[in-house]
Amino acid sequence: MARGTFRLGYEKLFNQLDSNNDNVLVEADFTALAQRICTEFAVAAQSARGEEVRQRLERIWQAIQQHADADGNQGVSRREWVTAARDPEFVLSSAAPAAMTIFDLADHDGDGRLDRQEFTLLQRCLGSSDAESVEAFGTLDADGDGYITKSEYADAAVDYFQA
Ligand SMILES: [Ca+2]
Ligand SMILES: [Ca+2]
Ligand SMILES: [Ca+2]
Repeated sequence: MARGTFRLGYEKLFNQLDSNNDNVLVEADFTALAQRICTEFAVAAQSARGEEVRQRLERIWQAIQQHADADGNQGVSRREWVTAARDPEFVLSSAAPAAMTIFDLADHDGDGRLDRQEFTLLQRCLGSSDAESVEAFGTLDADGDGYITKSEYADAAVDYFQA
């Protein structure tokens, strides 16, 4: 993947995570994402699964903040985000594990792969239209069997962050 594509993809991810579009990622954005995941996947917020979703998103935020919040103001600005993306340590210790956690959360039936419905629900949580989801699914499902496996997803995530 070309550097320009990477940068666009990475900035798009920032936009997806920045739920109130104020150009700073804060803990509340990740709390909001946990709530959207529970809503889309019909998980009761008060259930054990709902609590797990909330805790895992909180850990993702902590890992991102620890590596990307260069000025320590409890928020990750777009500039801090793009700077962090150039650091392989950030990618390995924060971004890639976060991507895999999100895969696990979206794998609602726990069969180790994302079917079209699981992927579409996840993309809705991230603010993508269903049409965008169909296109992205086709790209991620490298062997075209109708499922995004963990390895297909991981390969794409590595391309995404390390191109
Ligand atoms: Ca900051
Ligand atoms: Ca699944
Ligand atoms: Ca596949």
